[in-house]
Amino acid sequence: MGWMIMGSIALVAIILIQIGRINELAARIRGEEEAQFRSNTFNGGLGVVFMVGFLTFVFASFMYYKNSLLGYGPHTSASIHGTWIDNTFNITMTITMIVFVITHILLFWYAWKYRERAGHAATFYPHNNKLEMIWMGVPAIVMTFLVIGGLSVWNRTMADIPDHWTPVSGLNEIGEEDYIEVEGTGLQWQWILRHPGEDGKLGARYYTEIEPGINPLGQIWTDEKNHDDLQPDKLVLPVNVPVRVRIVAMDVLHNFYLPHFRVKMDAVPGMPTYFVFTPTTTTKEYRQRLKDYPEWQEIADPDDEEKKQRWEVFDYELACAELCGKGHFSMRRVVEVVEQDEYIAWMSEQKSYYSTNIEGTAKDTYKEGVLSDKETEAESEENITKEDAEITDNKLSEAI
Ligand SMILES: [Cu+2]
Repeated sequence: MGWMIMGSIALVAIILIQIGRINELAARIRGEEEAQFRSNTFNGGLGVVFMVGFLTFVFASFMYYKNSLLGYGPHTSASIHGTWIDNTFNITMTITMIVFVITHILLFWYAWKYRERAGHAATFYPHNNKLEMIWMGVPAIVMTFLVIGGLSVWNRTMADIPDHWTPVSGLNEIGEEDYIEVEGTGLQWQWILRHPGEDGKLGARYYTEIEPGINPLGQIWTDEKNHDDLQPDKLVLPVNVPVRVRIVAMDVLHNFYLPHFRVKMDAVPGMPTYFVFTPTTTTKEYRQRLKDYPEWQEIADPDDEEKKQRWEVFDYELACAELCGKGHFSMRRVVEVVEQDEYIAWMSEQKSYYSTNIEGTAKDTYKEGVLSDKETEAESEENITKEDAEITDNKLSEAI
């Protein structure tokens, strides 16, 4: 196939060169001027053919791929801020598309219309102040609106959770100003997800505590907030609850990418980042949405006895969007958005990393006796220590 395309391109090139040679020969026989006119007509005509062909190709490819595009058809956003981003994209796309079609047609049509031919010299039109004012002014005004609109969306999208909001587990009734904080740590080549457990709070980490296979995140076991933290193999979230994701990396650059929620943020070693988003569509609802499209009704896996269709096995995914090495492709994780009761049921089946891997082993640095000394100390100067501890906690957890 590749060779055939290459061969066709080479053939077309040879034909064009030969036509050029014939024109040269004809010029010698019939005179320069007439040959020039013929050449102008031929090139102008080719331009018009290209214009029609290219516009057809652009629209045909759009129609062909439209249901695969984010922000269109089945793939409208599954989060609140994602809808703002989709709208911004669609407005920009519509305006630039109109300009593209008009300028594309004019470019080639004028080259044809004003070509030099018998009794008609090519029009020389070097300057027009009014025209220049219009073609500078109109785009400037449109761009201003697009940029201001885009900035406003950007600022709202990137805003952090307000300070007075409460991190919760999502197991009880969720208030207006509650959110769930989870964590994604990128390393070659996987995402280690961390969920805060019943206290709704992620415990502190420090890089010197990291032991691959034993304490992969470097959690500090003397911090009780760590004791109920989960490391689930998929990200499960209740619908319509704001989520704050702490994003960290342990080796090279990764990127925390949830395409269906329009979440994308670099995971940078040594520089914690975050992203706040609110999922609005459960996995089940999204599957129902896909069900209506023929390409999603195909059999997902021919070897599967149940012959499930593609929409039935669809899952949201967390991907790495930063080429981070040879195992980059394997960083996929499933994301599941569920109703709160399903979320509670899922949580009840989970066991914390501490209770299954650390508690009671030689690696367990949490010793009642040792800690109670510290606690006695802490109680005597409670206020200062508490504040200090909180600051240290924040610093520690942000330090990786
Ligand atoms: Cu990666």
